[in-house]
Amino acid sequence: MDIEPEVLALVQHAKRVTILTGAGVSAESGVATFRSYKEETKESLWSQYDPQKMASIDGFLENPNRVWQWYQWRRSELKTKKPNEAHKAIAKWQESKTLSSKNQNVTLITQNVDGLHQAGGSKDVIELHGNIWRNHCLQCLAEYNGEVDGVDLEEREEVIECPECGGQIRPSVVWFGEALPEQAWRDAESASYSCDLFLSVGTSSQVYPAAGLAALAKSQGATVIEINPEPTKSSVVDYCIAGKAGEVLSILNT
Ligand code: BV8
Repeated sequence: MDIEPEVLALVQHAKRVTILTGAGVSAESGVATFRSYKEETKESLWSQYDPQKMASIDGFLENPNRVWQWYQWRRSELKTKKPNEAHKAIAKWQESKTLSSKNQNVTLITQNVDGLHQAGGSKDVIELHGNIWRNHCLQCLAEYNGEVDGVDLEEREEVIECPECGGQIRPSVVWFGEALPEQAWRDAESASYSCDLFLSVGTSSQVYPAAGLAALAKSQGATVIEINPEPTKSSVVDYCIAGKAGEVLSILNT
């Protein structure tokens, strides 16, 4: 795949790079996206499930077991998935360019909850929408990531009560209608305000406030580059590389 020399130069000469990723970065690992594009082999999640029922606080309160079981199913799907070239290229970029003579600073922000960036070698990941592998009590916020009352949470088919307060234990992901983790959002805003290159990779840019970060970066003079086989036609994008994340990032990172 050819990338315009002008875009390559922008990437290589940038001093502070902020990367925002979405579900498309995990697509080449075989993970279903939320709103698939035409060539995607896997059915997208929102074409099969109602996000308001499965990924909203109201949906959980209405039917906790239905939501818990959907996340248990997603975790079982994700367990067989490995990081792909996109995750590895980003991790290498964070590692090498931060230390290299180019002295580039690379910050990674993700909307994904699958943990594949970390599995691909990224040490610093700003997780805007939480992490599917963690759980906490809805009421007292106590964290539960292993056994509860001697039974591994992974085996649980139904929502269980928090031993601390009797509340409901839920996945530690951000649902629709919920605020994003404060520190993660502050770090993401700061990285968008201070970058000279903002790379939006594998996201349909439809979910806020994450989708607003590119405009934040643009407002302070950054160049915005999108990597997506299906350009989002977002008005803030300066350049779109219409390709798959794994392929494009491997080229950019050479
Ligand atoms: C909040 C849970 C306030 C985790 C998710 C009206 C207007 C604007 C905003 C709103 C509105 N009404 C309501 C809102 C707010 C709402 C929102 O944005 N709604 C949208 C739908 C309009 N946002 C919220 O509710 C947020 N909270 O605003 O709180 C608040 C403040 C204070 C106090 C209380 C409340 C919370 C948003 C988080 C919701 N959680 N998921 C989980 O289970 O995973 S959303 C879900 O969408 C995921 O988190 C996902 O990350 C996110 C974004 O999706 P994408 O990652 O972009 O994935 P998608 O499938 O859409 O796109 C994939 C792209 O990849 C495609 O473009 C495809 O072409 C491309 N692709 C495919 N293959 C590849 C590829 N790209 C590269 N390579 C490939 N190989």
